[in-house]
Amino acid sequence: PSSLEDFSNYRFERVLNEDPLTHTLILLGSLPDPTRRNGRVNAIIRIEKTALDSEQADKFFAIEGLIKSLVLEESTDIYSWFFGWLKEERGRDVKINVICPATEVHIQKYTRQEVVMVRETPELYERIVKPYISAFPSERTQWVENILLGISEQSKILHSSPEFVILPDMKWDLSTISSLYLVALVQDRNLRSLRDLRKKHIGLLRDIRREAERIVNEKWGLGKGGLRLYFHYQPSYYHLHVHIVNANQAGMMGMTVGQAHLLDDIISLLEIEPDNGPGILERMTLTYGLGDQHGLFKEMQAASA
Ligand code: M7G
Repeated sequence: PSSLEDFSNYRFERVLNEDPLTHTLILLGSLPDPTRRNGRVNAIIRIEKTALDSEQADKFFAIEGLIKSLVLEESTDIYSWFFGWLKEERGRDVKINVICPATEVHIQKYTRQEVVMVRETPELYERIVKPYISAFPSERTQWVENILLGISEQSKILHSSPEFVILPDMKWDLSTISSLYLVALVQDRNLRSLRDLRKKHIGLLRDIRREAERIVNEKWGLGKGGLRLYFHYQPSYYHLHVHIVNANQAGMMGMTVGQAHLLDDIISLLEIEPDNGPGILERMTLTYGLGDQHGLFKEMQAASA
């Protein structure tokens, strides 16, 4: 969909997940299928209330300020609390992400899940995870190819070289610096996850770190130490990428211990890797939480050490 009219044919089905902390609701519904008469396709819609902008902090209670109206809910001793409604000038109220047509894998990913910790030994990686990654249809990472091949999101690209591209992550609202979120996509299609990283990739990883820091400094004034850079394991997309997030952004789902691995820690591990020896990341047991809807869940839970 590209306008509000396109949503007029949206049919709500059920809530997949909700998170009062991040002010997010994820819905499953359907939209008309453009390729089949009277056909419909699944659509996942994620609605998130945007963060309040500290740049506008002085304007909330100014005359003609950002608050349209207020009602007093309660007042006692030195404490009062209100409900209020913001004016349109405040900026954009909600950010909406749509995945359509959504596959079963997408629906599983966005559905609230019970998590168990699993220990992925090198042996389980070879036997279960590697074939799982190889079996992923290439359409899953078509969005990455579209960016790397210059087909989509081109006006947003912040850095492009034969090794990697940096651009805003689709999770970011593109304006709130405290929730700044970029992503670096490597060009090398052989790198599917951090398990594939070896000593020879140190240069690439350092370059990503340096470019990310330069960009956020030049464009948004973020200084030294202003970024948290990490990989996910397991990621959703097996095309190696680095999450580039404002260091002050806390408590996001994707920052969970076990799932997020600091780029700096990975560089450090590779630095101590023996020159021609087996890869450390290939030999490590990686422990992480896996949701019960994840494609690896059943096999990994049964086999996990
Ligand atoms: P991940 O660790 O594979 O999965 O990261 P996650 O979504 O579970 O974190 C992929 C990252 O790429 C996420 O931060 C997504 O928000 C981001 N992303 C996904 N897609 C489909 C797009 C896209 O089309 N454009 C951009 N700019 N970012 C995307």
